[in-house]
Amino acid sequence: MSGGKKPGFGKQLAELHRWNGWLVVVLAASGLLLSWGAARGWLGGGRVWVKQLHIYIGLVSAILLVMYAPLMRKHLKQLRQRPRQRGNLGFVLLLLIGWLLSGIVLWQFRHLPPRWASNALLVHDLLSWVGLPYIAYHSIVRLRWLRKPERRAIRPDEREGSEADGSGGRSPGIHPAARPQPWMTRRQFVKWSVGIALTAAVAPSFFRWMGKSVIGTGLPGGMADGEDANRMLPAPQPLPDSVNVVGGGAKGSYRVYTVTKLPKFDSANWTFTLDGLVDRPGRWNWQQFLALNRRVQVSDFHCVTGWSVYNNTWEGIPLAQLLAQAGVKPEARYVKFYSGDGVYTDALSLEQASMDDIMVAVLHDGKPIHRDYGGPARLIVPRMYGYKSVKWLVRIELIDTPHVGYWEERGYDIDGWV
Ligand SMILES: Nc1nc2c(c(=O)[nH]1)N[C@H]1C(S)=C(S)[C@@H](COP(=O)(O)O)O[C@H]1N2
Ligand SMILES: [Mo]
Repeated sequence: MSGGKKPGFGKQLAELHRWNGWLVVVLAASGLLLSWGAARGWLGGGRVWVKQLHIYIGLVSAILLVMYAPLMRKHLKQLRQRPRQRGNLGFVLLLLIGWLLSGIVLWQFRHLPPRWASNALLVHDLLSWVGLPYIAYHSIVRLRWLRKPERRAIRPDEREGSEADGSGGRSPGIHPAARPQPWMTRRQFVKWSVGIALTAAVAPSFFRWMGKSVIGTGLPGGMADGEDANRMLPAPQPLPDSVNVVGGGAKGSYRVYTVTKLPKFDSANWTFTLDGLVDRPGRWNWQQFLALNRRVQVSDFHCVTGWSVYNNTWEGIPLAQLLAQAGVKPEARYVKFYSGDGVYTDALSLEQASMDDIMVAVLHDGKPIHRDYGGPARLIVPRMYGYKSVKWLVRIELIDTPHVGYWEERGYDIDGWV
């Protein structure tokens, strides 16, 4: 290059590549941590910080893309005769741009319709399932010792070549062609082994995820079933609207969330309590609880992390009915909800709690709510984000001071309006 002070083209590319590599490592680590359901409990409030970090680093990676844009044309030209490396470059660029755009939607979900967020989450996850193993493969097989210098995709300029890539000044193109070729070189062997090992490690969970999130989308079901760990007898008798699943069947699928070990309930000792600042506190066993009047309601369910499940047919006891029966004392200001997991709680103001679509649900699409999804009874607050919908609900208490719920204490908005 003509001798200005600017670093040469090859050096610029190498720098960008190095920075991008490190950002991807941090993004992958934080992203995996965020999506790992079991980490929700011990990560606690740290989750909100990890999420902020993930967003900021993601935005920094956008700067790298912008810096790369003016170099791209020349880079592509340099790779003219290397279709595979061009393919790699194109794929990685698509990944980065896809992650960035879907990430921006997820970051700004509050200003966008929920369907955007759930589609963005799907894209973000899909790209991660495909992209992370690909990038892992790419970084392993391009380790210096595996690579012939003349085959590197990013090469310092001819002039700087000898110092920069440590190839000892060996000019590209000179090949130890005289040596007989084994049927498979060490490099090929390592590449294939790495590729097969990564695929084998990721494929099973990937297909399980596909089945649930991609194929599951649009199919009725919502909650996957399988053996229910709860033993609640008798099963609640569904009302006609529940039997007929008036909502047409839930669309989308729930992700099982918990901050504790999944609890387990038995009708022999399960109880439901309504107490605090009420005239007539109550405690019901399972049979008594099933004798309370229920209603059927169709609503959508949105989680702040981006996924939604549409057209749920819930059957349960309206919260307003429970409160009216108990007689709320004038000094009561808030309603606090306790999960039978012993840890999770949330609260609503009395005014919020009077919304007529809030219920303590026992049936979903005509079937008892499965243990994993909060059965035998869970709260449903359709107009607020999912974290308000306390699973394994066992107690409602009326109080006169605000209560900060589990996720609110860890950074979520107290006011959870969708
Ligand atoms: N007891 C309890 N209730 C909970 C949670 C939880 O971790 N524990 N997670 C909340 C959040 S953030 C969401 S989005 C929904 C998820 O419900 P699901 O696990 O049935 O998908 O439950 C809410 N209620
Ligand atoms: Mo959530």
